Amino acid sequence: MLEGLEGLYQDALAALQKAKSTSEVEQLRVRYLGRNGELTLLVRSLREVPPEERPRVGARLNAVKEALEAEIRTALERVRADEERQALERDRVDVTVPGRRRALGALHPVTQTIEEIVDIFVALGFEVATGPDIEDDYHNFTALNFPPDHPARDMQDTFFVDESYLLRTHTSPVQIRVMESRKPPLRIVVPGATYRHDDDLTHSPMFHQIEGFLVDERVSMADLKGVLTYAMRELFGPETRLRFRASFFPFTEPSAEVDIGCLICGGQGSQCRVCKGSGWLEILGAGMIDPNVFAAVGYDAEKVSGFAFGLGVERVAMLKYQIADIRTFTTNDLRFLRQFV
Ligand code: 2NM
Repeated sequence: MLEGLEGLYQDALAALQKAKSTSEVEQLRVRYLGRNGELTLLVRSLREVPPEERPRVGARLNAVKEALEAEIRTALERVRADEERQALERDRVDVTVPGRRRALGALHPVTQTIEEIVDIFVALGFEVATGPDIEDDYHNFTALNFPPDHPARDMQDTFFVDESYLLRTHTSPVQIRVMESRKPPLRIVVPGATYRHDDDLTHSPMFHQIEGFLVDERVSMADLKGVLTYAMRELFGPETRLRFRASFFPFTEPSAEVDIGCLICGGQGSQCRVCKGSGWLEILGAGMIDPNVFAAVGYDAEKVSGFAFGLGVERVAMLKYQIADIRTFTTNDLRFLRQFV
């Protein structure tokens, strides 16, 4: 029995040395120390050993059992360390590799220009209002005092959706809608897309406007000049000069076109190709809101007065950034757009 025990011990030691994984070590533990393990069976057969030899054989059995348990613990530690090293090697991460750069979007130059202009008026206490791109004839023309035979109502100039609806030709119908639903005092700016049957270097069938109006008691042309002069100096610089020229719009009386000193030649004129030698650039339309417009929205023109203005966003951006062709805003050439990130 003792020889068998020593042989078993040596075999077990050799097998444990060779074990390469926790599962192999576990299999060896079952083989020797499990419920029907080889050593377990030897311990069980101790009763068949003659009583006088039992203490010595029993002591040796115990010693081998404890030695094997210790060897199994050692082997387990060794293969666990091996397995962990292999896992670390397999899952190795180079934390010095540079991260993947996220491709960030950026606001379109037209959007940036809208935000810049709107912010100037918001700082003066104006609210922002928006409305539908598809309008009815009443809000786009009639309420704005366009006579029934005005050329802007022509199929040639306006995109009609059907007999009753059209693509708004300016953002003024939003101002009508605001006045219909609210009472003065009002300070409102309306940014948005507008549509006209036009297509060349400086005209696009879809373009953006910002229009604004202020209605209160005793509003005068002086208020209009003060607000627009301040706004244009915020937009184009504090030295910007303004020129107000008499003009005509159906919805304002009196009306003015507002020029700024040419940004390119500084008002020198002569050879300048941008202002065509005049030294001035037309930038705004404006005027005192016509009493007929107030009548259409139910305001008493004897009690309130107001001014209104409008400008083309693409035109402002083209002048500010010296862009020659309005179509570059909608071609989506990244080489163009990336200049405005
Ligand atoms: C312009 C020029 C002058 C204008 C007038 C109105 C309203 F609805 F209040 F009557 N909104 N916008 C206006 C006046 C717009 O754009 C060139």
